[in-house]
Amino acid sequence: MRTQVAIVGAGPAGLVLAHLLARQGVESIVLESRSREYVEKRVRAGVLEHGTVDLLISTGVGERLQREGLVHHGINLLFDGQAHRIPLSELAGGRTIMVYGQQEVVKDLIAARLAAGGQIVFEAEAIGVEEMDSERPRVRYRHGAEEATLEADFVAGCDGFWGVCRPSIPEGVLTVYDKQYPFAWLGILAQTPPAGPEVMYAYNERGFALHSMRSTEISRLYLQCEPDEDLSNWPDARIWDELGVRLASGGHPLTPGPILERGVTAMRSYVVEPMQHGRLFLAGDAAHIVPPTGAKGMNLAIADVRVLAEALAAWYQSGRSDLLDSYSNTVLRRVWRAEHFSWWMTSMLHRFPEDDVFQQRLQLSQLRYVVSSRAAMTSLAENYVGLEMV
Ligand code: RFL
Ligand code: PHB
Repeated sequence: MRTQVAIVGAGPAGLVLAHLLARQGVESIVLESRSREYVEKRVRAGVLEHGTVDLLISTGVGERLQREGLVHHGINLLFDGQAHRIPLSELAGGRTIMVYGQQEVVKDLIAARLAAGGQIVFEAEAIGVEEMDSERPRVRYRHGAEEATLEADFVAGCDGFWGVCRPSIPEGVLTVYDKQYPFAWLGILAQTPPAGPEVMYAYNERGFALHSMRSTEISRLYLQCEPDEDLSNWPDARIWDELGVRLASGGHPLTPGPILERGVTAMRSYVVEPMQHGRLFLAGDAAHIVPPTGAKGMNLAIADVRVLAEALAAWYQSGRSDLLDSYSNTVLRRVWRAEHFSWWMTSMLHRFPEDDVFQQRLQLSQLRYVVSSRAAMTSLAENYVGLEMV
């Protein structure tokens, strides 16, 4: 097979890239190791930045999102026994966030690509990228019992943190920045109406907790836990009790309901530089990971491919390569801003096993400052809804 841009991975990065390229008349084929059903059901992120929402709507894939997404104007920080509201839109020039599940974004993008005649090959697992230094890079992949090759002008590595594109880059090219946290999140999706109308982040002596939602009927909740937490130690009643204690200062009692999905997510900050080698371009989680506390991962993945799509389109339309050459430097500015914000939110809100009372006093002081100073609150708000210029 041959195409202009070979895209590895049908997550938010790969699918948005294929969609934006098609709008510019650039052809692509997406290879995805999992089935369509699997990627459409994978529960992950839920908060879309203002710019992400605008992009999806303005490029014609925001119809259901506008109908079903929940527009939020604020978030709440819970500590000192009470909820402190951050009025995001008031502080960030009217910009809002939208709560809409990542798998819903993925479903909408897959439907739009297929309806437009786009090619997404499911259950096609890339096993390596070759000849990326040449003008004919190619992806080797396995589809059923067959091994095949997809040749292209460019390869976009949108295959997430555990994909094969980043490891295909020769040793010594990439510099890795990696930080692991001494805790994880136990996340659940539950069939119960959200306890409050807005997202709540709780700082608690028993550990961090987060209350989010997917609809008026479905809640999404997280608890700070051990990095190697064994889910079998967490029967439903224990999960609800612990969430109830940690989120109590929100002032909205939780109503336990059936747990539809549960999992443990490691917390990590990770960046590789540069995000390109030859004709292989990395985007999204394939190049960087943020801890989910800032709700930035999916938004960053989409911000990367927005820049990449423009650069590729410019190359096809006028032979310009300057935008491709500057891709990595351009997107890394936003990546590092999100890395800092996510690390900062994580550090402020979690219990660190090594922390002494002094550190905890510092965390509380920071939280009190954030909710009492308009300048500090504005800084949180503009980062949370997404900065336009970085
Ligand atoms: P994805 O979504 O991981 O997609 C990569 C795709 O590549 C496929 N793949 C391969 N395909 C072919 N060949 C191979 N060899 C392949 N290897 C892998 C995979 O099957 C997959 O379909 O990466 P992408 O597109 O870069 O998107 C990144 C986001 O998924 C991620 O950053 C977010 O989910 C992070 N995240 C959040 N981000 C937000 O913006 N807002 C949030 O509120 C938010 N909350 C979260 C999160 C992530 C979480 N978890 C589970 C890690 C909450 C959680 C709990
Ligand atoms: C979610 O709704 O899943 C969610 C919300 C906020 C975060 C992370 C995840 O920071």
